[in-house]
Amino acid sequence: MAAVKYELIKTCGQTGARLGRVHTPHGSFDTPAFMPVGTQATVKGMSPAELKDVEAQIILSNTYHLYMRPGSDIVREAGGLHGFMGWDRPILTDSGGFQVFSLGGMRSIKEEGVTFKSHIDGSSHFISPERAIEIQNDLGADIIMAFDECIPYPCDYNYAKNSLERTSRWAKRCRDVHSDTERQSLFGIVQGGTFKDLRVQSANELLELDFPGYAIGGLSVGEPAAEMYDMLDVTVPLLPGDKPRYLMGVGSPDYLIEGSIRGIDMFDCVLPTRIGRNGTVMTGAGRIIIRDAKYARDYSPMDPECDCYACKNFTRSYIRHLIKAGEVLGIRLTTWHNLRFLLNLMKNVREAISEDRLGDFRNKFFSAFG
Ligand code: PRF
Ligand code: ZN
Repeated sequence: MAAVKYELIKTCGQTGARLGRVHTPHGSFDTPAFMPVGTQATVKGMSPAELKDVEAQIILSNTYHLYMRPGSDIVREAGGLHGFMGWDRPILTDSGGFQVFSLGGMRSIKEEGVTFKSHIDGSSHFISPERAIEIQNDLGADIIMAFDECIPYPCDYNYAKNSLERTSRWAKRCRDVHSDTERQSLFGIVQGGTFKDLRVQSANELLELDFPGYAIGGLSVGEPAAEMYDMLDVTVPLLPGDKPRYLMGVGSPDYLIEGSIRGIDMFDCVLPTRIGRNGTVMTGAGRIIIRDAKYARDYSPMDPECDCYACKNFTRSYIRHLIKAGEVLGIRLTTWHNLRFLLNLMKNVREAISEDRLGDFRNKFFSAFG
């Protein structure tokens, strides 16, 4: 038996969305789920207690960054990521494939693996599928990811085809060296760029390897939204109905809703934390830039409809002041709110699925959010 189990609760009568629950060794999470990103074994600015306050049920961390610093042996000795960072709920680690490729520049891809230079000190490193699994075994997350290549957009057909075939071979090597499948579930990652036939080929090759869950990678890398939706429309129906489906690196409100409608169960993105740190706040009426002069005397909360700690206790005027003064509390409060906003959006999506009205919910959300 695999460590992760997907429980389908119901399918939306208006869309293809599914309401479910994923069970892991560190408890369950409700799907569709948004996973806050904790790259350096911390969701920037938020303690684990505060993450529970915004109702995060699972978080994501990164193999590449923790391998570089502090080193996966240190995390293992600390009791894995759960012990190291003091988070007792589910964790997923990304394999490092995406980070190695997105840092661009100095890297060389061979069948054996990828050689690249550290973003910290320029030293040379090598990650293979086997190393990516070994590191993730040390980190101890409940869900771990196969080592893949995320190609850029646009990308030529032949490169995309050769790359996805290598990603399939790497996925098999990952599966072959990952032994403790009770403690950690290894997900495969579908690639294939923006070519429908390549997405089908990639999904079919990975299905043969029988992973306990499947991710869709290589999207939201600069392609138009319509192309991403086309890729989901050809890929998701091929994936097994009794396993979770994860759309990697996607987390804007429109993509979360449209992805859910197309049958995606899991999402992650740095968006809420990253834009929070530069003073951008998501509200039911759209995004606001809290530094703007027009908020200097605005004594209303960031989002009047939000139930988060920041919105219940502080005004736009005050948070604007904190950010302009460079006070750390300012960006902690915008981060806190943005996370609550997206996690609450997902809660509303789940509620709409259970009541067969996700299509109506989408229309209403977009007429207000813009
Ligand atoms: N592969 C991996 N991680 C990812 C991606 C991918 O393609 C993406 C693409 N949006 C985000 N994170 N391993
Ligand atoms: Zn709020």
